[in-house]
Amino acid sequence: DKLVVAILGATGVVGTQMIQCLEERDFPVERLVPLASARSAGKTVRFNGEDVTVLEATPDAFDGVDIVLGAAGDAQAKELLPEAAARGAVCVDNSHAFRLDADVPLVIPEINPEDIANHPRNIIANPNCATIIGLVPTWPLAQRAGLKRLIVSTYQAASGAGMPGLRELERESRVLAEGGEVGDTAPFAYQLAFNLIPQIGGFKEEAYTSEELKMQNEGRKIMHMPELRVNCTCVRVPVMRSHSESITVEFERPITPDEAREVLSKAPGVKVVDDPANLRYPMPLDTSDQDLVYVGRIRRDLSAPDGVSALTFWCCGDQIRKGAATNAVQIAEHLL
Ligand code: 2RA
Repeated sequence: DKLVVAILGATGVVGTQMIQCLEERDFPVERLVPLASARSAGKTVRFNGEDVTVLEATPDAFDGVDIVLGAAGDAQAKELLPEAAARGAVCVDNSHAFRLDADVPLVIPEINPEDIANHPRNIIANPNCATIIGLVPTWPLAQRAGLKRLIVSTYQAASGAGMPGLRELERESRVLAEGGEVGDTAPFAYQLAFNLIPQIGGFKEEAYTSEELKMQNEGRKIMHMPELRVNCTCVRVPVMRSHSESITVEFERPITPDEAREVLSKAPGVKVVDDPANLRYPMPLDTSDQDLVYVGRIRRDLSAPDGVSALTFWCCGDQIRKGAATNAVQIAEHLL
């Protein structure tokens, strides 16, 4: 039977994409409850051919709701999702608020779907976009050869900063093309167009950023590898909506690039695009607006001590879809 589904943050980039994913995947929605701040209440969103009015997100707005997809920030998630949970709704939350809580499962359906059922607080957390896009291809290789260590560099799209990020990159690019000055570069600390910013989130311990520590902390929880060693560098790049990652994986057992390609060609959520002779490799322009993580540039890590138990590869995935909205809807499909 059909469900009452609320979207918290319905007018943002991820919330809008969640509504589109529900429609595309024919999720059994009896009634959509789009929720947002008072500022956005009264607007309408399009769902299944109808205009649905956006309501202000208050605790009572969750009365009668079966599933909540959370696309709001940490503060609003902390304030409102426990209210929704107390009213009997199961929440799939894309914020960072609950991701590392021991009694909240953190799930990538291709990796740990079995964790979904155990949600004592009626909250299930959606991982960070860079974590999802990096681990979807890493996991099947880890199952084949065992996982010791990850060295990751990410090249993260402007969309990670939401609609303001998308708009700012477009604005800067246009202003600069016209020979103007970019002025205020919010939400970015510096001009992003024709630049790279090696900071996403705040600086934490050991001069790592919060974004870089997510790869380690979320990766350990999702793959149930508390000893996993991760070294991550997260960089904001002038790309609209796909994140890219260069990943070197140190395995417990030997694995060749051909074996890796064979494993990945059968892996869920992955598309292998790896044909250097024909200049075929993943690029953000190819992966935007679809749900697969493309993987290529698969090669031996020539710097590895034994030369056979480490590989490097390159992957790209749509940050708004698989990196956030689609992953959350896929989790919700496991609740049906
Ligand atoms: C970013 N991963 O890319 C963070 C939040 N989406 O900004």
